[in-house]
Amino acid sequence: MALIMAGSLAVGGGVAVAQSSLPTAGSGGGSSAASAAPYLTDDAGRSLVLRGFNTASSAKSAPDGMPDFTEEDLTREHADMGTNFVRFLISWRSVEPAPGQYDQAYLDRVEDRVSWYAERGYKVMLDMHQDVYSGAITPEGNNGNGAGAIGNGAPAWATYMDGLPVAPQPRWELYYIQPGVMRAFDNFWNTTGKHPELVEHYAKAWRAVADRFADNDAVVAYDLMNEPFGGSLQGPAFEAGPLAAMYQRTTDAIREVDQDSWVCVAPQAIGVNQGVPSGLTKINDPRAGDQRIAYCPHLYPLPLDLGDGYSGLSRTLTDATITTWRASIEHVAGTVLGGVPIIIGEFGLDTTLPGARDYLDRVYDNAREMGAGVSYWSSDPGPWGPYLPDGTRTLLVDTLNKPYPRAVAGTPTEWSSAVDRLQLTMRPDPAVTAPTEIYLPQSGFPAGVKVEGADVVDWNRQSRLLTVRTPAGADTATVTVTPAA
Ligand code: 9MR
Repeated sequence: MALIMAGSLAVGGGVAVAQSSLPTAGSGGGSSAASAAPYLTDDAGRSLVLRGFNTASSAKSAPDGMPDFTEEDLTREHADMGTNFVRFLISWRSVEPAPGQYDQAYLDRVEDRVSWYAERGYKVMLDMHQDVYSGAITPEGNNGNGAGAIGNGAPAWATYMDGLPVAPQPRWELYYIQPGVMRAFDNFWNTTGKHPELVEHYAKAWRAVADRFADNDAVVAYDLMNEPFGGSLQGPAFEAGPLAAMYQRTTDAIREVDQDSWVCVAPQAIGVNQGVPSGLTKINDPRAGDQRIAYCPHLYPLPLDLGDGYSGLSRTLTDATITTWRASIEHVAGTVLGGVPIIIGEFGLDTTLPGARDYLDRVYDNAREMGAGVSYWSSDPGPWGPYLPDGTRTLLVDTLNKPYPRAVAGTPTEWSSAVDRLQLTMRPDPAVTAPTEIYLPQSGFPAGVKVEGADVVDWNRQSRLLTVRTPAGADTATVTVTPAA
């Protein structure tokens, strides 16, 4: 079927970076294929290694559009895992509750949550979330925000099912192929030729969001659409067609008000999240200077999504998925989009499944080698998340709480970490004057630190942040951090 046909893949080879001023990572870590992914940079020009969560699924159907997540929850997450990044869920139905009317009170609430993250030094990616198009696909959610809604995302006024049915389904994903849902997508993408206005509304809704956050230093990226679905158009016909056109239109609209935030694009979810190659095409950033487009795919190997653990045949199949998925992601980011940063916008699993810890380690190892940011799905309490509803930690907390270089004064070329050790090889950028910042967990670094290959600027045992400066004039530097004896 259309889902599993696609263009050829360049597997394993290095890929060129088109923008000369974007930093490029040389050889990736470990023995894996070279990564050419550049990094998002902060205002000081440092390469950012982003680690955090999606927050949160609970926002999807909440009447006020806010996640069930308090500032205390963020304080706990920050203390327990040293995260520096969030993919924060927003929704079109909340931004534009009536055609052409943008809810500034909603954006105030988002801005309030963003300020929690900003105060703790996080970077924020706003994610215009949708699942199964809209809350209005079933009567329970036909006001777009009610309890019992199956889908979420688009406003009810933008949901045109043309009288086609949506029958109850045993799994939420299966609603995607109900006739009414397919038609709602076909009308959104204007495959039907009846609703050219909907993508225009979507682009302008994003412009309203970007207008609000253009000057907000914590908000660094906009993830244009969660898990795009093409309705009756699938595969390259969708991705190279209406999906790429919507991304271009929305990028252009955002750039009318915001020149600096990164614009994140994702492939079709079905198939590509499971390792099938994507047919997405290039998006042009109209901003003056370097392009600021990033690639933000998801990873959901089928065996795990269907409830198997990471063991036996499921592990073999999952490993094969990760290998093909990574090759396809690096091809799109490196060659198709022109050497852009990668953020794994979602991956996650039920942490009670056999082998869950190994799977988590494996994905984070791949992300490290790819130079990719990661936002885990999700921070919601439960067996997938870091905490159960009663506050008990799942194994996610320990698994994620490892040293990592958060902001690098140059380009990381390879790094590795264990609880009590971090080694970073980098190409220092002499134009960057801010020091390299490294997170070190309490469990591995209860007291002092020993640093080889760089001078310590500061070690703050409260914030768990070490800052170091590599020797002036060096082309490459290797910094090793261990606990002081
Ligand atoms: O985990 C989420 C589940 O509880 C919801 O019922 C479902 C539908 O809204 O969405 C799940 O989250 C998905 C996310 O929205 C998109 N990517 C896959 C996530 C896990 O299935």
